[in-house]
Amino acid sequence: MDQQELANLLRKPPFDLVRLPAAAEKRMEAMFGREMTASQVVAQIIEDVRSAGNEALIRYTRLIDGVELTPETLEISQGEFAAVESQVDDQLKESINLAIENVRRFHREQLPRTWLTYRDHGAMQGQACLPLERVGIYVPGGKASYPSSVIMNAVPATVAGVREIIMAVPPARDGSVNPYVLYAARQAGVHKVYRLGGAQAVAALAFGTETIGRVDKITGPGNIFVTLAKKAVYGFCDIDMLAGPSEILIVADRTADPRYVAADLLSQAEHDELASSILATESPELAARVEKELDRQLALLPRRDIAAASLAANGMIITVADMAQAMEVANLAAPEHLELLTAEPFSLLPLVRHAGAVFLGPYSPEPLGDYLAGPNHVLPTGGTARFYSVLNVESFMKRTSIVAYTKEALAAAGEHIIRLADAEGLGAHANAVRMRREDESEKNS
Ligand code: HSO
Ligand code: ZN
Repeated sequence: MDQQELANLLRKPPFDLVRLPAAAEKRMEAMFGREMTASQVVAQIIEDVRSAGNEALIRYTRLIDGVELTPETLEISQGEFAAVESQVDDQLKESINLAIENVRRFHREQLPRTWLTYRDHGAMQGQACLPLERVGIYVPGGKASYPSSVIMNAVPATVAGVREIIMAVPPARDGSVNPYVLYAARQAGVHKVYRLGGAQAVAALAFGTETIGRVDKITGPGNIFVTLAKKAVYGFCDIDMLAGPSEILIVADRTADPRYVAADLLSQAEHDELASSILATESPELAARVEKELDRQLALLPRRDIAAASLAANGMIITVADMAQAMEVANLAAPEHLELLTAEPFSLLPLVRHAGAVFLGPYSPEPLGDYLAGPNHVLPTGGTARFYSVLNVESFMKRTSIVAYTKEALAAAGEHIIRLADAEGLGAHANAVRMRREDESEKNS
């Protein structure tokens, strides 16, 4: 296989952003009374929410989630938050709180510096780093409703200084929302939670309704409708990235423990049938033992059906000539998670060019990063680690330039500005500078 073929095989797009799964296609057809592509469905929902506000949100939540809401029950009430206290046991609370603390400590290190510096003639220039004002976090429903993802989205926003963090999460059939998600939301600093999912939630966050204020940025993973909706509202507000199914690529040598390799591959495979788990190793013996381990461990997993489907469709064991070649494979894949399970993992670190997050050595399994170490688990997928970063504090901030010149500094720069403005044919630009210079020479004469 040549490099290009391998790259194509390894780098899946974040989502098939065109084709709907057959079951979803049928439901959409029933809902809209005609055949529609996923993009058409999303465009229609966004349009409806923009023009009809809460009424459209209530209508789509009835149609899609089977839940009857009113403008009042869109938002999770204080009473519901209070009830959550008794639904989450004390030990889990402790673990959630520890995770929040670690994630906060890690992200504090990322706070960018506001700076101001002097140039010639007393001129000052610099950069202010300012938080976004309002941010919306999307949290998927059902089996993928993860309190850890609430933490990973909300905590960096609070560290950045975001004034209002609102969250959207689709309700279960009975209208409720996962209590762990609500507990994590409150502890991590989320201000308001709306019982909303899908493209309608994204539209509400991006454009606002009678009761929901529009946000400046939407972050958080979701299904194909959510991802398409984020893509569609990008520009009206910012988005974090177009997230796809989870991935892991493990680079291992003959010293790796096949049980660990298999366990870590499975930890991604169980996320989603579309998740991908790849092993690149120089050791055919390890490869063979990992295959055996996969079978053995898979049979014991609660989500073995998902994990097995994922391995069958997107699992791969690639045997390479040496570790340098294994790293080439890793860079071609640009995986969300890269594990280096080798005798000297630090010696491979300088060879990493594209990866969302790197885990070194046998005691840094990827779930450590999913939950507790501190780094963020919202990571670029589908090969987009070539150009996207992990979600971070600056994802919730923006930079503003600062300029403060003195009379002398402008005088020294003036001639050049006028020349450049003239070259661009922009007379008013030149005037703004010339006027100040002339004022000065009049005063001096
Ligand atoms: N590995 C997932 C995140 C996650 N894992 C949440 C468990 N809960 C994507 O990075
Ligand atoms: Zn995970």
